[in-house]
Amino acid sequence: MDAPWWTRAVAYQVYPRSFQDSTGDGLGDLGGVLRRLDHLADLGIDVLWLSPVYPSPQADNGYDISDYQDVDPLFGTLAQLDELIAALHARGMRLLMDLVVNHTSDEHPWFVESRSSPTSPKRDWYWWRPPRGGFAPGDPGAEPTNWQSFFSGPMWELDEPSGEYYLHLFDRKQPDLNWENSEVRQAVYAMMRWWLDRGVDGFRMDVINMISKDVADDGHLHDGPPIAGTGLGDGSASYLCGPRIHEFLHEMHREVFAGRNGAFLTVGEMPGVTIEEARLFTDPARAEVDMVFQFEHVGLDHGASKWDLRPLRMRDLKASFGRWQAGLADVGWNSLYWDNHDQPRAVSRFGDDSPEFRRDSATCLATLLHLHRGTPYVYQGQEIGMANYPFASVDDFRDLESVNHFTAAMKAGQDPAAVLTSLRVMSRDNARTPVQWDASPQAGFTTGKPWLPVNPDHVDWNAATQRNDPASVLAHYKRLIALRHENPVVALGEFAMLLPEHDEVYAFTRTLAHEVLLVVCNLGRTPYPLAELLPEAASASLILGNLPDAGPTLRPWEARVLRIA
Ligand code: TEU
Repeated sequence: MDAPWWTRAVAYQVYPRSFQDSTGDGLGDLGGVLRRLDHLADLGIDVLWLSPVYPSPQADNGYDISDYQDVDPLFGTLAQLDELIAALHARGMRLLMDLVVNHTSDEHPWFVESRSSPTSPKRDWYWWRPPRGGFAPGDPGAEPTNWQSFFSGPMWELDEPSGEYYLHLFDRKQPDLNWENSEVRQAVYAMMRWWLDRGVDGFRMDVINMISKDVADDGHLHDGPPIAGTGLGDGSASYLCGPRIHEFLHEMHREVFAGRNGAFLTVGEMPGVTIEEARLFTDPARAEVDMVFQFEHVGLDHGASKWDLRPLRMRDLKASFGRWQAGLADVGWNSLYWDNHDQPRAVSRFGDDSPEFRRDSATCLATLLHLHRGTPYVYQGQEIGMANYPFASVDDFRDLESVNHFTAAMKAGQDPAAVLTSLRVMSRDNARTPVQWDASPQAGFTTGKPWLPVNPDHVDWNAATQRNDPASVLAHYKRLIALRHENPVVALGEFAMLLPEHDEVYAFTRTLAHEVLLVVCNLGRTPYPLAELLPEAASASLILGNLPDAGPTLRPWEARVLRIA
C-alpha cells in the first residue's frame, strides 16, 4: 500500500495575527495570507496549518472560541476563508484548520447557556462542581480540586450566582467542555463535518489529549500532588491521556472521516504524550489521528517549570529524537518541529543567533530536522531565520501565559529581574512578533501600528533580502523541501542514529532499499575532522550542504547530507 501523502509533505504554520496585515489595523488577517501565498508556493509547502481565525474575545489570541463556524471580523470573512481554500487547492496545497475543542470561550453561547442556571440543559456540557466539602464558595481552598492552571492560579473559577465552580485547564475565559457528555461530542463532530464540507483538508487538534478527564462514577475528581511554592497541585494525571481518550478519538474519526472521500490529515497536539501512547494514537489500524505533536524536546531546557531555565545538553536532544524515531519506526508517524506559536525561536534556543553563526545554525537545525523520518512543520518566519525579540520590560509582553506568570511570581515574592530574564528567554511572544517581509519600518507587515512590535533586526533579516540570495536561510529551506519531494528515502527511509555519545555532532543515516543517506550536523562552534568521526563520509557524495566548499573539516554549525550508496 502506498504511503500516505503526508509522509512526503512539508507543512507550514500561519499564526494569522502576526503573518501579514492587509487592512492597516496592525493585525494580520486572511487578506494578508492570500497576499503571501506565492511565498508559500515558492517554498514548496504542501499543507498550511492556520491557527484560529474564528470569532473570539481574543483572551488567548483566538484559542478561546465563541463561534466555531465563522471568521472573526478582525481576521476577515468566511468568504475570504473560502477564497483561501480555493486558492490553496489551485496551487496543489491543502488547509488544516485549528480545532480547539478541549475548551470554548466563556462567551460561547454553549457556555453562556450552561452558566445561566444549574438546571440549564447545557449545564453538563461543562465541568461544574460545588465547593470542596466543608468550604463555602469563595473560601480560600474551596476549589473542588487543587489543580494548577497552565496559565497560573487554580483551574477552577467560581460562578457567584450559582455558588459553583467551573473547570478551566487554561484561562478562566477558556472553560473546559465535558466530553463525557455525548451531546457535546456530537456537536463537535457536526462542526468538523461542516468545515470538511467547505473543503478543508483536516485539523490540527489543540490539546486533544486533555479532553478525557479521570472522573469517578460519582463525579469525583482527584487532587494532584502538591506543587512546591504554589499551594496548588499537579492534576495532569487526571487529564493527560485520560481513560476514554482512545474511545473519543476513534469515535471522532468514525463520525467525521469514515466513508468520506478526500486526502485528509489530522495532527493531535498532545502535551506530555509518551511514545507508547503515541504508537496507539497514530497506528493507522486504530483510526484515531495521523500524527501527534509531542513536547519532549521542547522541555529539555525546563526545570520545575518552563520558567525555571536549564542549559540544553545536545546529547539529551539526540537521545530524545532518537527515542521517538525508533519508537514510531514500525507503527505510527512522527511530526517534526522546532518552532510554533508557543515556543521561543529555535535559532535563539537550540541554535546560535550571534551575527557570526545565525545563518549557519538556522540552516543546520533545519537540515537536521527535515532529514528525520516524519512530517516537518515550518513555523512562519523560521524559513528566514527569525530570532527571539529583545524584550526590555515586563510591559512589553502581551501573551496571557507570560502576563499571568509575572503576576503570580510577584505574588509569590519572586525577584522581578529574574522573572523578566525567564520571560525574555521563554515567552511565547518571542514567536509572535510580525513576520519580517522586508527592511521597511514595519517590515512590510502593516502600514499601521503592529499589535506587537517588529523585531529591530528585520532591517537585516527579512524575506525580501533573502529571496534572490542562494546562500540565504530561505534558499536552504527551498532546497530541503525539494529534497524531500524528490527522494523517497528522505520521506520513508529507516532512521539509524550514529555517534550517540558525541556532545555536539549529530549524525544519522536514512536507508531505503539500497539507498543510504548519511546526515551529519555540527551543533556547535568546534570544528571536527569528519573522516575521524565518520570514516564512511570520506567516500560519500555530497547532495546538500549548508556551507560552501565542503572539505575534510566539519565546520561550526555545518550540516551535510551525503549519499553513501
Ligand atoms: O497549547 C497547549 C500547551 O501545551 C501550551 O499552552 C503550552 O503549555 C505552553 O504554551 C507552553 O508554554 C495550546 C495552544 O497551542 C496554545 O496556544 C493555547 O494557549 C493552549 O493550547 C490553550 O488553547
